Amino acid sequence: MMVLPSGLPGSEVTLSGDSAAPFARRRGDAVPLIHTGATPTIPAAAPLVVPTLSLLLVDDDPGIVQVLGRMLCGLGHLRFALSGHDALRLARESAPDVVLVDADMPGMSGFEFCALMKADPQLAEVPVIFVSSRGEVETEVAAFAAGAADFIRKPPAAEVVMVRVRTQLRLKAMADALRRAALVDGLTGVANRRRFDEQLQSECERAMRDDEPLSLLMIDVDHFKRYNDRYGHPAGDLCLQQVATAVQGLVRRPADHVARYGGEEFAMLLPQTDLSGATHLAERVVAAVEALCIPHEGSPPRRVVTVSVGVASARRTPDAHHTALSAEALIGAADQALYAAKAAGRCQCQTYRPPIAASDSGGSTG
Ligand code: GH3
Ligand code: MG
Ligand code: MG
Repeated sequence: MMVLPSGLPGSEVTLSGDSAAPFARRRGDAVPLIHTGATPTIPAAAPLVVPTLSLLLVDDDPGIVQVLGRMLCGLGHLRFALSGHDALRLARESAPDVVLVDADMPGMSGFEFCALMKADPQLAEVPVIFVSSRGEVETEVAAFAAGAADFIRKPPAAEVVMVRVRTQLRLKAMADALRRAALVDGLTGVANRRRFDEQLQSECERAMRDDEPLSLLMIDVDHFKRYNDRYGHPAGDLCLQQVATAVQGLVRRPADHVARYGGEEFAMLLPQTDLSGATHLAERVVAAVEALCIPHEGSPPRRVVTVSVGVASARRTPDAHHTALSAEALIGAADQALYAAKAAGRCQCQTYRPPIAASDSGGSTG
């Protein structure tokens, strides 16, 4: 590791990794450039919280990368690459918040790099700013056609680079916040139906590819209409929030998803989980909600808020425990099990078991 003075008061730029030493000579290397010193004061038009921001600087001329690095080192974590290929690799390892890229580089040009970023669903929203010595209008137009967010002329002026980068970071932060909000249920804070549908689809595809089981719990609050009628809708809303928090608190694995499926129904999607594991969790859901002890006089015999849960599992090759692996089949099976739980007296879980031989009997619960 070697440490270079950055030229900014109270800060330094650390080059880490084996290729730090020949930094000025070897092209095509990707070397993390990490700001480790005290954060310099940045003239700010508006407050910008920066500690976790990640910037990727790409130019086949190491001198330009260093100049840009010095200008931007106070904004967050800097990484740099001397080729489009290495930049793409770094971006795929961990998506940056903004990229500055040279238009003309040997191998992969800035235009190709930008087009590949835009074609990758994980990276498409990352703003790419071109930095180029080419002054023709056609180059600028081509950059925007490739998906560029902005275009800066070389030699880059520090003030211009800073305001342009800050603008893109601010726009990205707003867009990220909107994207997140669009996927969260406003009342309970868990994933909303739209997010659940996306997750269900992608988890079905993954379970099919990896030949893993995928389980689903459908969770429905018992006699919730009566709860609203008796205690009022604001109390009903509060109750749904408490139930959602209790259900969310039971998942331990990052891959498990809790969502508000609609109204007073929640769904829990459990990848790589078989029917017995899912049933175990369903029993804990039933117990956890009852343990909240939310009074509900209209729900005999317990007189507290309870839930019923339908459990189903799917697998590429259906068997006695797993239904066919499709979103529709899994939801249909969990729904069927939920109705069985309601019919059997509520405050319990029931599992869906497909018929052993393919038949039109529609499965059974128990
Ligand atoms: P069951 O035990 O069979 O599930 O009976 P239930 O009363 O829970 O079922 P039903 O489908 O008849 O009623 C669901 C109720 O959930 C009706 C609806 O007003 C209420 N509900 C749905 N969304 C919300 C919400 O966001 N807030 C409140 N307070 N109530 C809601
Ligand atoms: Mg319902
Ligand atoms: Mg209900």
